Amino acid sequence: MMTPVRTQVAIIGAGPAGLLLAHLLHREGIESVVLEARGREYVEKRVRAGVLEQTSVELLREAGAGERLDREGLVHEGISLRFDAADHRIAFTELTGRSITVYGQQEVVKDLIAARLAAGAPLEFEVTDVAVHDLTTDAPRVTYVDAAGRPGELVCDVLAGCDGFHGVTRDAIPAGALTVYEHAYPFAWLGILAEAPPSHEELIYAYHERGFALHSMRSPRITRLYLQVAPDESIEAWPETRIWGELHARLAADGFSLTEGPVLEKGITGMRSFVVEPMRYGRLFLAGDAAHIVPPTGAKGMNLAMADVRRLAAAVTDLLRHGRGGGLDAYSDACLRRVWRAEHFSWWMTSMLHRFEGTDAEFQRRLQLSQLRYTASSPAAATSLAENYVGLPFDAI
Ligand code: FAS
Ligand code: PHB
Repeated sequence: MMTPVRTQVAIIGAGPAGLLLAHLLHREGIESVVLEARGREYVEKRVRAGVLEQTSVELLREAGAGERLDREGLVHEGISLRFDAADHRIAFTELTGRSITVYGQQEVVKDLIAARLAAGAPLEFEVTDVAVHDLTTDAPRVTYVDAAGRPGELVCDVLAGCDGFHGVTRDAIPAGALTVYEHAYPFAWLGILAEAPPSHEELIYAYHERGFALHSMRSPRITRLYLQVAPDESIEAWPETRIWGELHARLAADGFSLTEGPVLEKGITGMRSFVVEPMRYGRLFLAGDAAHIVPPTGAKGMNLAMADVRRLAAAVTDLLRHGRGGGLDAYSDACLRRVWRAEHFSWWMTSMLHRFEGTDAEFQRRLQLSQLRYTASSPAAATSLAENYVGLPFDAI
């Protein structure tokens, strides 16, 4: 057994939450070690979210990790809701003075890994058998096996569970200590990445009788597209011709033509809303998907993870630098206010835009169309969508 390594913060997971937390702490002179189960190439290639709230862009910029984002990110001042075979634009910047930036999650991960390695700070990939211990003491521990097969141990002041929905940290918390809130949706998203120029300058959320579709992008050369499919759908049942056929049908509108291209990546993602309370157990603090999942319709997943660690970094710095534990004591409740706002917004967008089956499907459809027409025609309703989508300022919630 290697001798235990003492550090201030042990961080499990090198997704947006873990890497940004490590980066923010490093800037405050707080030491940390990041343990990641997958290899560097895998985490840098993993296609997930693509939309950054203005709050997240400002946070990355302030943290000195926004240089490439500012150079390559696509700033969008609105989105289109497509229904009744026409576009209804929600003008974010006119309604709120704020915007979003389209920049792939893997680009954010790449930038933060590069900053971490440039700082020479510890980031271990391909670790296995991660287990956490002594969570209710002032010196929690992590045991693991490193990429070379050597057993390792960390002793720290604070443990950050940034290991996503399928990680180990949340499961290390005794069942009785957590309350779980969960809602499953009767559909999934089939997503593709295509080598084709985007067919529209902004995102299009399409409500269609054949099911939901989303036109998004990653760059002037790469389009990202999604289709609502059955929850147990298999990707084998979707050859490219069928995918493009369905996208053309659901995104159809006057004067619009969808540009096809080679499919670089395709996958199916389940849809659920999930929250655990509290987001803390002793000296273990959960952040990001380890504590909460939103359906991607509101583009909130990555942004919530960043909001959590912004708050956690400040609270940890307060404890370790000034001996003040108030921020950590308030961490869970403070994060959960923003989490539940995002949960509601994501559930609302999902309920308004997806096709539901069942006996009252036609009743649902008329409610959805009424909600869409109201949201597109009422400045008050459009502003509500806009301010939730661009991200509520951190001090507002
Ligand atoms: P992450 O899951 O990103 O990172 C957790 C990290 O912990 C991973 O790198 C994992 O390998 C590591 N880990 C897990 N167990 C470990 C262990 N035992 N030891 C060490 N490391 C461990 N959001 C959108 O807005 N739009 C999308 O299109 C979208 N698509 C998504 C598709 C998928 C398949 C998933 C799962 C999520 C998607 N999301 C999307 C949401 C996504 O953006 C998440 O909210 C975001 O990745 C959350 O970041 P983290 O909390 O850092 O978790
Ligand atoms: C994406 O570009 O991947 C994306 C955009 C908006 C969403 C979900 C995903 O709501």
